[in-house]
This record gives sequence, structure tokens and C-alpha cells, in this order.
Amino acid sequence: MVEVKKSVCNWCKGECGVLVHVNNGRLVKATNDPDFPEQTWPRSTACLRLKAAREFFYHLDRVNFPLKRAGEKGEGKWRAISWEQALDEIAEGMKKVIRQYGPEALSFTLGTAYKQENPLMTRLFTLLNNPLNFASATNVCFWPRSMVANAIVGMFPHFSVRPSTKCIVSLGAEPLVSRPTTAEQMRQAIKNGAKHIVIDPRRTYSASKADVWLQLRPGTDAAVLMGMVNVIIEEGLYDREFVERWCHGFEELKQRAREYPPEKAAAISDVPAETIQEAARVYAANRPGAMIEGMGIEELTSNAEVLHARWILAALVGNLDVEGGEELTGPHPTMLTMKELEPRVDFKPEVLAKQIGADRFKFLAIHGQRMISSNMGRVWPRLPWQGIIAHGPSMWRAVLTGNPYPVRATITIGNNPLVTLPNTKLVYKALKSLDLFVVIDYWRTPSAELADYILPSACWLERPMLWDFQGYDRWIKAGEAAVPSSVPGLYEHKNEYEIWRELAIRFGYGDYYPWKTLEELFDARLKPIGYTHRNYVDKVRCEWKGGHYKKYEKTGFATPTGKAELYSTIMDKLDYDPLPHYQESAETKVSQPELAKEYPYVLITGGRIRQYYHSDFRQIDSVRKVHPDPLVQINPQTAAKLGIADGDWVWIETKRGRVRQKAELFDGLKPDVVHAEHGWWYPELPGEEPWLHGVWESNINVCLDDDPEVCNSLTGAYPLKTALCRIYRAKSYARP
Ligand SMILES: Nc1nc2c(c(=O)[nH]1)N[C@H]1C(S)=C(S)[C@@H](COP(=O)(O)OP(=O)(O)OC[C@H]3O[C@@H](n4cnc5c(=O)[nH]c(N)nc54)[C@H](O)[C@@H]3O)O[C@H]1N2
Ligand SMILES: Nc1nc2c(c(=O)[nH]1)N[C@H]1C(S)=C(S)[C@@H](COP(=O)(O)OP(=O)(O)OC[C@H]3O[C@@H](n4cnc5c(=O)[nH]c(N)nc54)[C@H](O)[C@@H]3O)O[C@H]1N2
Ligand code: SF4
Ligand SMILES: [Mo]
Repeated sequence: MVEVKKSVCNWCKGECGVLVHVNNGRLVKATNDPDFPEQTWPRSTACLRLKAAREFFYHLDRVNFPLKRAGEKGEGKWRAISWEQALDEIAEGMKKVIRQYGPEALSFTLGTAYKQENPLMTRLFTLLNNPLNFASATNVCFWPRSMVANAIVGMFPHFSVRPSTKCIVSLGAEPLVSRPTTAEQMRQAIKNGAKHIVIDPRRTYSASKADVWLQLRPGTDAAVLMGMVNVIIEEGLYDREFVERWCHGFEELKQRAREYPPEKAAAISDVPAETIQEAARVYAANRPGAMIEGMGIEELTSNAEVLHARWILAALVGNLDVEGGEELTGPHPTMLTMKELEPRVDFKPEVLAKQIGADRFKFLAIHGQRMISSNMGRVWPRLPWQGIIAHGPSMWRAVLTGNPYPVRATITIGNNPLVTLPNTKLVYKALKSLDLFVVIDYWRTPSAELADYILPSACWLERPMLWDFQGYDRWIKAGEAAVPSSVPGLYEHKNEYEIWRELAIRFGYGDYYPWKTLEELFDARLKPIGYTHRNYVDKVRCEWKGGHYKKYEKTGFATPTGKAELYSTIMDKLDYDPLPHYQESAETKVSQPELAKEYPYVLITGGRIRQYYHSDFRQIDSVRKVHPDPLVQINPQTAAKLGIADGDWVWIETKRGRVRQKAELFDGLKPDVVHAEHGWWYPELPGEEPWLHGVWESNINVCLDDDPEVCNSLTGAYPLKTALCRIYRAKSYARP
């Protein structure tokens, strides 16, 4: 008998409400739930990944039982073992590392997919006195933007475009590909007459339809935004009343903005001064407006400065916490956040002081976090989770050099570091040298091929879901486990909470994980609002928690001054520039003219691919056939000059290495800019070394840098969107 279960898909940022058709515990198909209140654009009826749910679930490559390495690291030899044995041995391995090197020698890495139950993972590490040596994509994704927002305006609104928004600014983001829920809101706002400003070096679909498109030189956003600030102040376009009453440091900002007249911003960014003026005027005249900041800025060396300037603009024109503007929603007022479920184990300052990178990247580490959250705690009834993260690139260096101390074990959860982190060669050496490396994933990814153990993870189809994006999302969404996560003899998957709890038990910390299952844990979160998880899925399923505006009038903003901090007192206290300034990226024609003679093109990477989620789904044939090869976009003039035709394989080379992708001629890039896809590996190639599923062939991160010297000094962000490269035709395309 076919039953229809209600779930929430998290194979991308859509978090779509989905109906899962199940026959006697076997997955039949998953389809869009037309009654789900938050819909996406395009609708998930068109989503290839969702259509492939069954192909994914029962794929022959899927890891279905815990695997233990049976040969040398990277030899591709594996033995299936029981969960009991795997968890016993992993706990034993961790204990051995602790005995030999101390608890700080443990680390973990997280990817983008798996964020919701993180607080309960960091719990075990805290109990073990580990200084939270956890590194991940979050160094460039989400934490910088949420933390800068938290510091400047006291809450991160997590993309607050609404049908009532009058001006949308896409700042290094293409939500039509990357954020299907935001795209739906944008579609409605634009239908209602909203203006759209796009700041992007690439003519995205949004840019091609925008009212104003600023085609800037990659990495120059801080100059463009400060140019806009200059215009808004000099032309008196700001909201005087709001600025006087609710902004801190206007006079200081005014001084700083004088350094960025539009002509100067134009000279830096290659955007005409008139276009910068027009953008400023359109933004100021069409209120309320909301910005969507994306990886085009977060993956820049200067990300903190750009994010700060972005919040200054929002504050100047009075867009903060108004309907259709930057709605500062905050966590649900009564439902428990994951953070609150953490049994109270205090972080010990002397332990956290050892966190890798904390001494250098002070804003994102413990120093900044403490300052930011103490102010937020004053205003908000409950706080979203703020991960105190280590600096990934510094952590890999600690693995390799033992400086400042040895890091010898890593647990990787929903992350493919060998493919998605820059400086692949260094990450490879680090992963290979670990005493204990555990990967929790669905597949034997290139990273997993270097592991000692691979643990098979349960996906959304087989685990309960309760989604509020760590308290930041304006929606709460819930779904049931539609299919069993374990069928004896066929497959045995576990969700991460179960894995983490089992490990904690092996360290004698089971009491800190009192909920036996993830569903019990969700019951505990929902108890204050009178639901069990089961009831919530049946009766509510998707809840909007926004709709309260100008809360600052009662409480002040959740910042040290109680105002929106144009001048950041937190940055000041941490010895950073309290106002945004423009800084040339480490590797450009301007900063390295000699290098630019050899590598004359600017390489930007990772613009999202609709069919794929980062390094995911390459093994799913029905998806792969739609986008079989990695594509590098090259301006046709440049291609003609270099003798490259559409569809040719070309080498993309930086001073760090080279990889091959297929040329796609595209006149939406300036002749000196090249855009390469990220996330590429070839599951069909052998897993053992030297192939590692073709990780060295087309993975653009081989070409990118992660040296702490080139990272943002506040956030530690590494540049994935600016590098100097050369390109040339690959004579033949023969695989090893
Ligand atoms: N050059 C370049 N590199 C980039 C970027 C770029 O723009 N350019 N973007 C960066 C950004 S913003 C991000 S967020 C990162 C993403 O980096 P990653 O998070 O590493 O990317 P994914 O490929 O999505 O996920 C890694 C693995 O997680 C597994 N997985 C998915 N869901 C789950 C789950 O629920 N549980 C478990 N245990 N495993 C799961 C997948 O099978 C996959 O193998 O990439 C970054 N890398
Ligand atoms: N289908 C799909 N959806 C995804 C993902 C996926 O892999 N696949 N990944 C998810 C994740 S984790 C994230 S973080 C989001 C990210 O999604 P977005 O924030 O939209 O980020 P990107 O697509 O990396 O880059 C957006 C734009 O930045 C531009 N850009 C490059 N350099 C610069 C620059 O210097 N300045 C400016 N202003 N723009 C620049 C690029 O041309 C690109 O069009 O997408 C999420 N959604
Ligand atoms: S993959 Fe993304 S767009 Fe497709 S159904 Fe899942 S969440 Fe929605
Ligand atoms: Mo991301």
C-alpha cells in the first residue's frame, strides 16, 4: 500500500515541502507538496534532484554500512563492519589521540548541508576540553555575514525580501539559481514593481533583467558600496530622523565616505561613476529595500568590510526592521533553539583561547563572539546559535606542522574538503597525514577515500526534520522520517545526532544526550509551544514567525550602543578599523602587476549550478546527463584571441596549479574575467590513488589560495572569487 508522508527536502537551500510516496517502507517517489505555505521559484515540481530521489536513495554507490579501511590510506580497499565496532574503534582512536597529544588535537569539519544539530556536536568537544577546533565552509559562508549583521544591527535577517519590498539589491548573489525561496519572494516583489539592482561581474539572468547592473571588477565591492554611501550622504538622500535617533557614528562615517567619491570608486571598480550614483539614488528612493548578499562578496578577502558597508547602507535609508525591508526576525519567541538544548557546560576561557586562529581572526573567534552575543542576549528572548569556529586554513597547517600544537584527528560531517576547500594540494597532505580521519557521508567522495572510517549518513528522507536555520530563518518547517533509515541486510544509515550521542556514551557523557532519538530531541524543542514533533508535522508543518517590526523602538538595537553601528564599537575594541575601507585583494593586476603579466585573467569561481549542490549529485545519471561536464565561461573575444572554441577543453592555470574544464563562450563577462565552476569530481573514475575519483582533473580549488596571509583579518575568509590565471586550449582530452 502506498502511503504519502510529509517531509522537507534539504538537498539545496529550497527546503521545499515535499510529499514522499512510500510502499511498504520502500521509497517510490518524492514530489512537490502544493499545499506547503512557502513555495520556491522555480517550483520544486521542476527540480531534477527531487525527481531523482529514488535513484539517489538506492544508488549502488551509496555507502550503506560503516566502512573500515582495509589497506593503506587511499588504496581504495574497504571492509564493511558493524556500527558497534565502528563507533567503539573511533572512540578508542579519539582517546588515543587525546592521551598522546591532548584534547586540542581533535578537530572536526562541517559542510553546508548539515548545520541544524551542530550545537550537540560541539557539546562533546566542549566536554572533552577541545577548544572547538572546528573548521568548515562556514569560514566563507554564513558565519561572516551573520556575525557582521549581528555586530552592526544586532540580528541577521537571513534574506528578507518580501512581496512588499520596493528595492532588491543582489550583491554577489544569484538567488534565481541559489536560493529558490528568496527567488519566489523576489519574483513577487518585482511583479509588484520593485526595482532590482545587481552588483556582479557576471551578467547573471538577474543582471540581464535588472534596473541597474554594476559590472564591477571582482573584489572591489567595498569601493562601490562606499561610493554609494558617499552619494547618499552628500546628496542628503538618507533618512535624517532614523540616522539621528538610531545610528551610531554618523559624523565619523561622513568623514570616511568623503574618501570615496563616485569617481574614485569608479576608478577602483571599473563601474562608471554615473552608474554608482544611479544605484545609490534608486536604492535611497525606493524604500523599503532589502539586500541579498551572496558568495560574490562573502568569498572575498575583504568580506567583513563589504558586509559592514552593506549594513551601513541599509541603516542610512531606514530599511532596518520594517516590513519589506531588512526584517530582523530572530528565533521563535517560545520554541527552544538548539542552542538552549545544549546542556549547560561552560566553555572554559583558557581552553577556548587555544582555538586555532583565535589569536589572529578575533572577530569570528571567541573574542568577537562574546562581545556580540552579550549584546544580543540583552534584547532577544532567545538567541540563534553562534558557532565559535576555528580558522580552517590555519587548522590544516597545524595538522601538517604541529604548530601551534599538533592536530591529529578529524571527523568530517557532510563536507567534502578535498573538493570544496581551496588549496587542494595542502588539504590533501593534511588529510592524508592524520592519525584518525572519519567521514560521515552518503558517498565515497574523494575526501572519504582518504579516511580510516566512513559512516553512512541518513538523508532527509529517512530522518525527522525541524528546520529553522539555527534560529535565523523566518520559517519553521517540519517533516517526518518517510522511510526507515535501517533495513537489516540492505542498508544501515544513522543520522548525525545518533552518531554523536553514541560517541558521547563511549566517553561516559551519555547524560548530556538525554534524548534517545532525534525525534525526542525535537519533541523537547517543541514542548514550550505545546506540540510533539509528530503533532507539529500533522497540524502545523510550516510556520511563519515574522511580522513584528521596529522592535528597536522598545528595546534598542542589540548592539553595544543600542543603535545601528555605522561606526562599529566592537570592531574598534578588537583593534580593527571601525569603519569600512577599500583594500585591494592580494592577487590582482593592481596588487601584483608582475604576476599579472604571466597570469593576465581574473578568475572567479563557483557561481551556482542549478542541477548540482556543490560537489553533490555527480553520480546521479539523470542529473548528470543534463550537465555532464564542468564549464568555464570565457568572453568570446578572449576565446578568439586564444584560439579557443565553444566546447573545447581548456586548462585554467594559476601559480598554484592547473585543471581542465570545458569552454563556454559567454559575453556576459568582461574580456579579462573568467568564471570556472566548482565542486567537480568524477565518481565514475577509480577511488584509489592517484585518481581519487578525478579530484585533480577539474576541481578549481586546486588553483585557489588559502594562505592565512591572504585571508580577511577579521573573519579569516579566503578568496574564492579573485585570483590571477591564464587559460589555454588542452590539446587532447584523455583521461588517466
Ligand atoms: N572554488 C569555490 N569553492 C567553494 C565555493 C565557491 O563558490 N567556489 N563555495 C563554498 C561554499 S559557500 C560552501 S558552503 C562549500 C560547500 O562545501 P561542502 O559542504 O563540502 O559541499 P557539498 O558538496 O554540498 O557537501 C559535502 C558532502 O556532504 C554530503 N552530505 C550532504 N548532506 C548530508 C547530510 O545531511 N549528512 C551528511 N553526513 N552528509 C551530507 C554530500 O554527500 C557531500 O559529499 O563550498 C565552498 N567551496
Ligand atoms: N543549485 C545550487 N544552489 C545552491 C548551492 C549549490 O551548490 N547549488 N549552494 C548553496 C550555498 S552553500 C550557497 S553559500 C549559496 C550561494 O549562492 P550565491 O550567494 O548566489 O553565490 P554564487 O553563486 O557563488 O555567486 C554569486 C555571484 O557572485 C558573483 N561574483 C563573483 N565575484 C564577485 C565579486 O567580486 N563581487 C560581486 N559583487 N560578485 C561577484 C558571481 O559572478 C556570481 O554570479 O548557494 C546555495 N544554493
Ligand atoms: S533539491 Fe532544493 S529545490 Fe529541489 S526539492 Fe530539494 S530543496 Fe527543493
Ligand atoms: Mo555556502
